Amino acid sequence: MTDNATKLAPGTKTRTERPRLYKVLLVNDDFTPREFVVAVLKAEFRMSDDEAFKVMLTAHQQGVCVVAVYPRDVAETKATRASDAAKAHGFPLRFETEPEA
Ligand code: TYC
Repeated sequence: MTDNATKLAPGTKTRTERPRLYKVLLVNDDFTPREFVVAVLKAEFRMSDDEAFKVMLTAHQQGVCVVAVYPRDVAETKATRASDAAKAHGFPLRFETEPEA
């Protein structure tokens, strides 16, 4: 198979594209304690105390903060696990995912 032109439909891309990456976003709310947000960031995203505190504070002040960037399945799994941990403790804390620009 050396001649793509004889095998592929017109317009078929032959370049290998990198899979799109997804951002995990931390969303602010008025109820979840700061310490709990920091604990979830450390547990689920393996952040240091300092990193987790900075990310929490940015979301608190700006409304949202990018936590990390991953392939889609990893981003969705981590966002779901982190949101579920909050729900299990009765907090409305939410993590969302969105494709990178
Ligand atoms: N705003 C919350 C408070 O004042 C703390 C908080 C920070 C909650 C970041 C969510 O993503 C968040 N207790």
